[in-house]
Amino acid sequence: MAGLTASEIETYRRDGLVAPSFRLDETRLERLGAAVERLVAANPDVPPEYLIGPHIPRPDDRDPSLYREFLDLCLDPEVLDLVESVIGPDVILWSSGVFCKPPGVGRAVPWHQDGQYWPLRPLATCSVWVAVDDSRPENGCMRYLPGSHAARRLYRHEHAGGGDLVLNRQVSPSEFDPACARDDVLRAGELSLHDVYLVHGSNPNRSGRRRAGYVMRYLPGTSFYDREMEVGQSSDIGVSDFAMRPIWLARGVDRTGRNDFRTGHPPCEGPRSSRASLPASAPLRC
Ligand SMILES: O=C(O)CCC(=O)C(=O)O
Repeated sequence: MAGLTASEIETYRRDGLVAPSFRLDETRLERLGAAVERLVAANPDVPPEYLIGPHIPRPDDRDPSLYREFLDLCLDPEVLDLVESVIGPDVILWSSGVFCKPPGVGRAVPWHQDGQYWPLRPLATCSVWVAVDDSRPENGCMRYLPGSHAARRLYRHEHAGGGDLVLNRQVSPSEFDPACARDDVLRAGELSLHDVYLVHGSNPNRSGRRRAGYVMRYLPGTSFYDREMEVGQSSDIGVSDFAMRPIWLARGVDRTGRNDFRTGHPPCEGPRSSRASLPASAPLRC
């Protein structure tokens, strides 16, 4: 297994985020870039700043083979090696999303912890954020508070008003000091891994250059994806497909014995199926 180096793992544990030396090769980067273009073109009615679950085929997809491009990257052995380095050998793919901020008008992502929104118990996830474009302060790169994951608790969130934010909840300003924030600067093809408790966000894109990223989310086999769980904020932010979403056992074993790898997949295919289908009503957005 390749994966992260010992010092990269240490950085992840200490800061809650690491940008390793690993980089997607040109072929994978070009495929991903083309897939993002197709995804945005196929969903003209959905704001491109957060297109959720492009790795999942939907019956009403305007570009029906497109999901494969994303799913292949989610299940790429080298990506899984990186994830295994921090969450162990049992890896469940449960979500992905494109955050594409167009030049000039790309909206900000408010300070948040991912775990606020998710039906996972115990709460755990490693997110792999791949830069599709160079991602810098000028075009709204991701920002994070190093070490904010360490207490392993969810900070108080409050409603974030206005239509110029990608999410409508944010960590209460009294909970943290943004002066400690660090920029997650990446060149196209580079990536970073972050912990579910990390406080992070990003500024609007006021530059003339697009900033697109693709994030893939993985649960350790010791955590349960609870389809029944009412996640406080889910309806608040419009996420309505948690119950029916297909998940994949990407590697290893489901240690909980309770994760459901069939819902959302066609009935005749097994848990490692590469095909899945959601009801036509499942949104590609939050
Ligand atoms: O792309 C961004 O600016 C934010 C990404 C994010 O919040 C995430 O990947 O969890």
